[in-house]
Formats: sequence, structure tokens, C-alpha cells
Amino acid sequence: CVIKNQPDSITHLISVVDRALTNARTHVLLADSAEASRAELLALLKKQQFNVTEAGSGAEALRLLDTGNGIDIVLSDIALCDMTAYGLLKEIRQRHGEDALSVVAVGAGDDRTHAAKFLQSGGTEFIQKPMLIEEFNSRLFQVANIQKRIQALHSIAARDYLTDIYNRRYFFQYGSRMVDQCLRRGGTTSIAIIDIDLFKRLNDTYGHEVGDLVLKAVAKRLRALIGEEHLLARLGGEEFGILFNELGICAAHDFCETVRRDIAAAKVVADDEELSITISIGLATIEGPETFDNYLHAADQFLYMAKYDGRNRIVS
Ligand code: GH3
Ligand code: MG
Ligand code: MG
Ligand code: MG
Repeated sequence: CVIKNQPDSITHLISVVDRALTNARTHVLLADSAEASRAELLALLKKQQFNVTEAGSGAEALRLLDTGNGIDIVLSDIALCDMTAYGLLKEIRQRHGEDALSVVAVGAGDDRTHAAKFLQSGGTEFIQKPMLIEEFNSRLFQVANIQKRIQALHSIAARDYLTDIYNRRYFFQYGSRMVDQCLRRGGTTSIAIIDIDLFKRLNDTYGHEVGDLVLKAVAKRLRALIGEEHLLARLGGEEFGILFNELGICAAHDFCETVRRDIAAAKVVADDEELSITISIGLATIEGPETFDNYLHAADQFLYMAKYDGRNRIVS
């Protein structure tokens, strides 16, 4: 009996720790206009380790969501002072999809149709009051856990397996949105394609594994140079893309020149050898109503000229 109980209690302990870890990484926006019931829910959430931000009205909840401080779950009372949880949900769903944000309502009273209506409107979960604390905790953990797993899948789908920088899919998806926003603001920006010079020769001389090490090293260096401000991705093979965040062609050219020099000066150590790598860059301006594909195509044409002119250079 003792032997049988021991693994169970360890399993239980692990699941309690797991739950606390997941909850601690989850940010809940708690919207409730009634002070007493908000305080009660706040205490429950805090006890379960959630990060909580409070809102006293639907309008305040929407304002806090807009300031975008990484909220994962909205937990709303069904009747707020200025709107219902349905109204809030409708506003939220216009801006945030179901993958980005879970919305949970807490309802009281005899109207048992609330739950079905709320879930059919794109709500994630509905909790009926009066409720068992353990049920409330379990339902919220379930929502947090699924939300975190969806976020993890999105992040895996956006990254290149070899270099761990963004992949081509993400570059196109997020990049075309960035360009739309920039052009709508009346701005201009620039896009670059970087291609490693004579990479096939390097593969043929040192082997594919060394080639992979070089790709990883170049990606790491590019990431360090480019930081979070601009969008960097591996477009495929030994090609990388940079979509600049509102940077005119002159400033982008200076930036690319710094990158080109840095890579040319760096030594990649592989197979006890110090390898010198150079890159060529095609750089195009983004202005006017072209498709994202066309901007990239323009950069590709300039890259072709850079290769033709002798490599290790920028053409814009
Ligand atoms: P250029 O200066 O004109 O760009 O010459 P290049 O040799 O770099 O260009 P080419 O397009 O002829 O060759 C690219 C090579 O990149 C061919 C391919 O085997 C290699 N390659 C593509 N993806 C990978 C990869 O994931 N790992 C390794 N090791 N090599 C790759
Ligand atoms: Mg090539
Ligand atoms: Mg190449
Ligand atoms: Mg290439």
C-alpha cells in the first residue's frame, strides 16, 4: 500500500509544480466591476501563481489589451458595468484571434443559456457560479496550458530548424504585414537579401557538416548585428533576408556595409581551420503599392548584380 501510494504522491507533486510553472508564465487580465467579487477572483488567481492585471470595466480591459503587455487570458464577469462579457468578447475578437488570446467568462444566476452563447461567440471557457474552487483552478490551468502550447507551436512554426532564426514562412507572413503598416503610415523602408559567396565550394571542400556550422555561425552573427529592431530570416539554403523597420535606402546601405565588413573580418573556426566567409547583398527600396514578392524580387535582381560584379559587395 505504501509502495503503491508513493509514485502517486510524487506524480501529484510534479503536476502541482507543473501547474504553478505554467501559471506563473501566464498573464491574466481580470475584468470585474464588482469590487468584492473581483477581490475574490484575484485571490484565487494569485494563489495559483498567475500574473494578474485588474480592470474595473470593459473599456478599461480593452485599453489595457491595446497597450499590449503580453496578456494570455482575459477572465471577465458576465455583466460588467459598461458592457457584457459578450460585448467585450466581440471587441476582443476583432483585434485578437483565438490562438493569440483566450477569453473566459464567469457567470452567475439562473440563465443557463449564457455558457452556450458565450462559447459559440468564440469564448474559450465559461465558468458558472457558484463554483468549486478546485474546478475553477483546474479549468483555468487547462486554458493556460493549451494557450502556452499553442504559443509554443507558433514559435516552432516560425523558426528555421538549423539556425533558430525566423524562417521563410514567417518572413513572408509577418514581413508583408510590416510593409503594409509602414506604407499606410506613409513611410518607406528597405529590404535586403544576403547570400553567402561560393558556399558550394566550401561544402565541397570541407563537407556538409562544416557548411552547416558556417550557416549557424553566420546566422548567429547576423542576429547579433541586427537585433530585434529589424526582421531577419533564413530564406532558404545560404540566403538570408532582412526587412528593415522604416529605414531609408541610405541608412540601410550603411547598415548592410557594416554587416558585410563584419562577416568578412570574422573567422569561423571549423575542422581546426579558420575559414573566411564573405557575403553579397542585394538591397531594394520599399515604397509605393507593390506586392511583397515584387520587393523581394527586386532585391534578388540586385543580388545577382553583386555576384556578377565580383561578390563581397552590396548593390542597391
Ligand atoms: P554564389 O557565390 O554565386 O552564391 O555561389 P554559391 O556556391 O554560394 O551558390 P550556389 O547556389 O551554387 O550553391 C549554394 C549551395 O548551398 C548549394 C547547396 O548544397 C548549399 N546548401 C543549401 N542549403 C544548405 C544547408 O542547409 N547546409 C549546407 N551545408 N549546405 C547547404
Ligand atoms: Mg547561388
Ligand atoms: Mg551563395
Ligand atoms: Mg544562394
